Amino acid sequence: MPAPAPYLAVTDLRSRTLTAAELTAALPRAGLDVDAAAEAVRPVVEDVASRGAEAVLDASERFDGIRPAHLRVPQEALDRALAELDPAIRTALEESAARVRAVDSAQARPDETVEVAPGGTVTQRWVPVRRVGLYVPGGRAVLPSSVVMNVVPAQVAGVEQIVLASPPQKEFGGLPHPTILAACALLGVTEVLAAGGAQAIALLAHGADDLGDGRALQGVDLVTGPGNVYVAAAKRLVRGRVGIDAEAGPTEIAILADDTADPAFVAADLISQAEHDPLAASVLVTDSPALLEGVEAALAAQVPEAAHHERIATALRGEQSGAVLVEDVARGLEVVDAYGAEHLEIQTAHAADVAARVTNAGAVFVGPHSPVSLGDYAAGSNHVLPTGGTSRFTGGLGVQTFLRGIHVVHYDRDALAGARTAATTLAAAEGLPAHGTAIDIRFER
Ligand code: HSO
Ligand code: ZN
Repeated sequence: MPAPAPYLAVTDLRSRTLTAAELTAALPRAGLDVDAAAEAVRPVVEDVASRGAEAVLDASERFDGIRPAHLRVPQEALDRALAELDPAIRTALEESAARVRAVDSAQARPDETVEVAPGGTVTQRWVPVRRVGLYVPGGRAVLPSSVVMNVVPAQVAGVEQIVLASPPQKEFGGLPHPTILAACALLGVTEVLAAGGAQAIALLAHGADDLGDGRALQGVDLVTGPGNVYVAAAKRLVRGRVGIDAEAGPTEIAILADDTADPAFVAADLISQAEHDPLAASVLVTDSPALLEGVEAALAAQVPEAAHHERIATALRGEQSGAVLVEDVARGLEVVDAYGAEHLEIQTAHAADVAARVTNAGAVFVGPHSPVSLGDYAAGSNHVLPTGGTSRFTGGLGVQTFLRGIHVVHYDRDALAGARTAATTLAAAEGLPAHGTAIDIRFER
């Protein structure tokens, strides 16, 4: 039998000197055309902004194949879903939430007052966003773990009002998936909407005068959560009216590994994220041709056995996935920093030291026993993370996503006197003398 075709296209960077821009261009990555998707969803978003609930229902009928009887999920449906939840899944969700809560509780930020000069203080207050909309997708896979990852940091931050939206499912009579509802009930989220896609994002952002039950839905201040390209596009369109977290694209895993890594572990982890989506990215960066060979052999053994083998093979063979050969781990670090993966695993000798040198990644998983799928469910870390290289400028979802820093300035007369010259000099230099006058007037009588 001929050897199976390799899964990972190889980019050999050994003995190539590249500029930073050339390096980024040489790495496998698919373009995600959010702008094109934004043009496609603009009519839906505008329709929801002007016609409210009726527009959401029409869009649900078109895109989800169902017109839900209730856009606002009734409390009985939430209670029933929790009562009927498999006890093992309930325990697992509780464990997952407890771990995320433990990590997030340490991120809660106390107010900080600095005395800049005697009698002159600036306090940084951290104030939670009042009302947030969390989106939980319901497409190819139903992900109740994403309820945990969105809700827990918002709760720890002290958000007063949490609204969660998830697509209506035909087979559940137009309600979101029962496990999603159960996860909401478990975490105490009571305002749940049976709405998906761009129409859900628009509904969260704009609210509605009457949700079809005679009650209005108030728009939120911030929308977070993952979703497909149409969800990302709708978030781009409502940004400014409301805040958004990062625009999530298909999931990504990069693994930096040397010859100490176990090829079967590396292969399993590449497969695990490829399982999400034919567009998912799985990238291996290694200085060891022998490891690469071992990983290909392990993929050949593991992929055909996987439940979603077609989707996985498509993702691994896609232009967004591949293997990158480098001369050593130091060069590998430059490569993974240039890539800025959503998830980065370090499976090398001295993995913790190597991981400490990473600067661009959504989350870093260190050593042979920290697979990404642990982080997806039960590490205590968050799994809503920046994709598409956006880890260069943003982190994943966390308590800080739901907080705003407000500076409170409190100077007395003497403290103002001490700052007077600096302020009035700059006011004059900027040609804004009234700014200076507003200070001087306090000393002129
Ligand atoms: N890996 C996904 C999250 C997830 N995986 C949810 C399984 N369930 C994006 O980080
Ligand atoms: Zn995952």
